[in-house]
Amino acid sequence: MTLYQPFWDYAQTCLEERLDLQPYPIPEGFEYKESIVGRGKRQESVITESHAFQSLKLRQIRAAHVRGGNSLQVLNFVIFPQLNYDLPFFGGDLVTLPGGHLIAIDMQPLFHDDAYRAKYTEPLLPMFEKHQQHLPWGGDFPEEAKPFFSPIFLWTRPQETEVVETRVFEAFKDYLNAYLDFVEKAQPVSDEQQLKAIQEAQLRYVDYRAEKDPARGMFSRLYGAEWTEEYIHGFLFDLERKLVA
Ligand code: DBV
Repeated sequence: MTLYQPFWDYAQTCLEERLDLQPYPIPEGFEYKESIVGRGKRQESVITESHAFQSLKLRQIRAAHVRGGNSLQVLNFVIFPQLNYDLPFFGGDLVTLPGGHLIAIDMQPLFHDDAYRAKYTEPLLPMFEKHQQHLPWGGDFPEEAKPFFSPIFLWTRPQETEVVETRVFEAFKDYLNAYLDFVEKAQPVSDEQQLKAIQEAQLRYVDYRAEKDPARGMFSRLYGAEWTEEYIHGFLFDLERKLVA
């Protein structure tokens, strides 16, 4: 079973149709990684595949897809805009573990002022409410993560896999298309002050996500600590390194 394959297939097709999509380099050793876990009859391979693109307005569009059988499936999909656009991040964390499904879909804001909310959040409140009806709030999540989410954060823990395949998939498609509508409309920023604020907000976000990556434990167990740190800083959340380079 690869629960999130249709999600990634849809995303890739949609990105190809709607953007001037170009490849984005994936460091060697991270395109494909496999590990065998368990013993005897319970042996299972866990494969992590990485995908990455870029476009004129989007610095990095990347996905990590983990496939490890019925009780381990993850699609973590994030879009990082170029630093001269005030666009939010697109963030999807679709996670299936032995304990169940955990779904986070959002357009994560750079700023929290009224003008930013009016531009990037308020137009999407009806879309959010439509989906949240069927995907109730998933409960507590780390307090310190709250500044990075928007009021249209979809956060839910469906009991049924069927809900993931239907309701969550619909929400995922809507959010991605709404995001790409914003991308189409986005105009480059040239004001020095604003450019500086964007870069600072992007770095805060990337630093936070790299430092608190909830997948660190899973990846370390599967592929070792060294591979994991390099994957996090060299691919999943690579902005800091790209700015130095
Ligand atoms: N999460 C990632 C990346 C992953 C990934 C890069 C490539 O950011 C997977 C893989 N997320 C992943 C896994 C788990 C979660 C959980 C494997 C389960 C961890 C576990 O239980 O062992 C949203 N993801 C979560 C949780 C949240 C998110 C809130 C629950 C974590 C917890 O309760 O501690 N998405 C996550 C998040 C941000 C985001 C914190 C912050 C900006 O965008």
